[in-house]
Amino acid sequence: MDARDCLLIGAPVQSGASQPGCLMGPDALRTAGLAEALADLGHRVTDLGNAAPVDMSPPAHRNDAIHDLGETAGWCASLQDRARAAMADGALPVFLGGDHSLSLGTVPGVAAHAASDGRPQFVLWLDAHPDFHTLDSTRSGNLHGTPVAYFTGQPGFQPWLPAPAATVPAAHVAMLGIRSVDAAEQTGLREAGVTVHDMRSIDELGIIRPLTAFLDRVRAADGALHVSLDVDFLDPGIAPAVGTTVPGGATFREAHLVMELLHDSGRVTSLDVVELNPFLDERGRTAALMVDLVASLMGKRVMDRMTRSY
Ligand code: HAR
Ligand code: MN
Ligand code: MN
Ligand code: MN
Repeated sequence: MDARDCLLIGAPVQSGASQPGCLMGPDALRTAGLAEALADLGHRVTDLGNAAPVDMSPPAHRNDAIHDLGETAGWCASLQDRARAAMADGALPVFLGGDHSLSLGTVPGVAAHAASDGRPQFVLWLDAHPDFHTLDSTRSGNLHGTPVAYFTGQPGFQPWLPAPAATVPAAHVAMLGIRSVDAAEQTGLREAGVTVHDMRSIDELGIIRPLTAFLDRVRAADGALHVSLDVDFLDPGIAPAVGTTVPGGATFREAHLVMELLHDSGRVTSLDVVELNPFLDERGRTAALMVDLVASLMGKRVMDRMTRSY
């Protein structure tokens, strides 16, 4: 990858999660040396500091489980604007979460820019969870479980959340690492036609085949690619700093290999790093691992190589 203009945009969102702590995520990623790691790779890095939610007071929703709807709606609106502006600057924005509800803003924002460029937007969702609840189907009321349904244009989000600046067709979304799916999500994903590679398929096929199949589609369409990396994509044994650990996640090498292949594809145009809860970390090890994974995505490699090794 050539040197890129990387914009770090902190999104200390925690209104979409059940427990506090993601508020500290952006600063933990900074403390773990994210800007320095990218600069060491030759990229130009600007840290824009933290974004803030706009004021919103949506009507109450009939689903009583939902909490902090106004604050999450305010983040959604604010981050759509920030994401769109960062893309218009020709930069590669890295959104530092913050819980995964921040993708209610970042994905529609980058997709709106892609639409203005006449390019199709694709999304790679690296997560234990598909985050495909609607406001009606969520039982936990934690809105970090909803962004993919929202940005693929599933019904029932308005007027409680702002209308997405652009949506991403469900057929342009691929998920890797999935291992915790609620019944309503199962049905919704199937009907919408999202490509879901659960951990079983990674066990059976390895991680290269599903990923390269998707990247080939992005390349063939000359698409923009947003990557949304949830800490719980990783196995909790290597990444404990997340409120929603699920056993059986991606290993250290599987995760790095995904990042290395994404780098080699040259297709990644924007990135979320989400769900890091530093309050739950062990001596900063999860924050350090997330920084190292972003470095792999941005070109860090062990050995120079001319070709892929498979
Ligand atoms: N599906 C569950 C719920 O809706 C768990 C969602 C957890 N989401 C995240 N992000 N941690 O992936 O409550
Ligand atoms: Mn552009
Ligand atoms: Mn998630
Ligand atoms: Mn998750």
